[in-house]
Amino acid sequence: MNQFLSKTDPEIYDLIEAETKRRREGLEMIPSENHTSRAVLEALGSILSDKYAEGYPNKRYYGGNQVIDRVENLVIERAKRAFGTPHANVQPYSGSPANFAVYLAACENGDKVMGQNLTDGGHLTHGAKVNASARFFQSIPYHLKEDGYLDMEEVRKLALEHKPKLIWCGATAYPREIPFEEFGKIADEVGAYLAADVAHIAGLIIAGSHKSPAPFVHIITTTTHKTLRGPRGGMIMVTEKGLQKDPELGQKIDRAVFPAGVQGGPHEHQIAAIGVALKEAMTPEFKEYGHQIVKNAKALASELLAQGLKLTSGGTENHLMVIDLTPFGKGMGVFMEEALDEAGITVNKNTIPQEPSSPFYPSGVRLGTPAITTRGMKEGEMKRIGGFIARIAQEIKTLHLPEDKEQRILYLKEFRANLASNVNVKEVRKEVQELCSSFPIP
Ligand code: DSN
Repeated sequence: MNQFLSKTDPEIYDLIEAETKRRREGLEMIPSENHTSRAVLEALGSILSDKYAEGYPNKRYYGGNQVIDRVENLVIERAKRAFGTPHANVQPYSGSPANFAVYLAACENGDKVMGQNLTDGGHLTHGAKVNASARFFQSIPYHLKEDGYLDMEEVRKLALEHKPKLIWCGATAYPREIPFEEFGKIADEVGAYLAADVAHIAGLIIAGSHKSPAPFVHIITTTTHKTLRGPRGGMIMVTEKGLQKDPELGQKIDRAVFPAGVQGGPHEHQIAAIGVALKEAMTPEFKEYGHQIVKNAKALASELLAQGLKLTSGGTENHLMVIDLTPFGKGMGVFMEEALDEAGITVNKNTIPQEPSSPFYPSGVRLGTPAITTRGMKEGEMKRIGGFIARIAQEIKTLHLPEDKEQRILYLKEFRANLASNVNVKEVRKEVQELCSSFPIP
């Protein structure tokens, strides 16, 4: 493995080896990450990387695309089959350019759009203030209720009031099922396009462990590297319902991806690797995997609750959960993320609904089971991991985040220095490594 790289560029080779060791010896629990198969990585590292192919199959701006056209057509067919849609575009470099193409296809500059509020678990590209989607379109965010569930009454009220051109459903940090059907009714009532961004749950949808949005929405966007377990990438599907609303929608999406949008030549090595991931995702083994992700998430959530930790919405129905650390104080996510990291458990600090602190110093951490399920871990291991996490929580619960900026910097510096020598954290790290040694990454 890597016989050429180690000779040509030992520095990069060593860094890849170091990252491989980190992943092998730790628990990857950021819910948007996964461990891809060797087959996916081989396609990604293939000669297809060398080819320019601006345009679409049989309509390219460059010669020599006879084979590339066959690759892209094959992947398009797999995407359509996997999501049950009549149209698919597999060229988006990732989720954000995919979502931007949807705006270009469905909206005019200045149109009103609705999406889940960022700090309530929505995505930047669904109209967050700092993102281009709020710069070029009028963004109206909807929220979660105090119980952590989507406030569908508010969604309907805002939609009736503002008559948006486009409504997004789907999230990056929402542990409950997305009610696609209800969103569909609201979008129909106000004549809006409805786009489901299923980046997080794409693999669950294909496996059948989350409801499919296809019958209820016009457009589906996704990344390909989360629960779908492919390379980094993106896709856009247009549904039957989408074509009924606008028979040109497929062409509009294609034009918005290229040439009208932010992309140039498609990354055909990435597209081929997406194809491999889609093939893998349509097997009985993957179906089992998708269901195990959810079973594991539920088992982990119930252990965390049993250990006295608080979860937003009180639990999970998908692959992720958000620990609400406000019982320890506000803005505690940074301590928990870094302490878990030191113990070999990778999660990310995250806002909670009605966040009392800020997105830079949020009050929760987000974690999930896609990657550890890929390693073959099951409910028994989730119970152990829940115990590790609870032990780390004990180590940070008496800390606090100073309001004053300078004090905060000093406090964090001291926290990091103490963390490196914390014997309880070291003990958890040893147990994490032992656990990981029985569950190799692909
Ligand atoms: N960065 C992705 C996630 O972690 O959910 C969303 O874009």
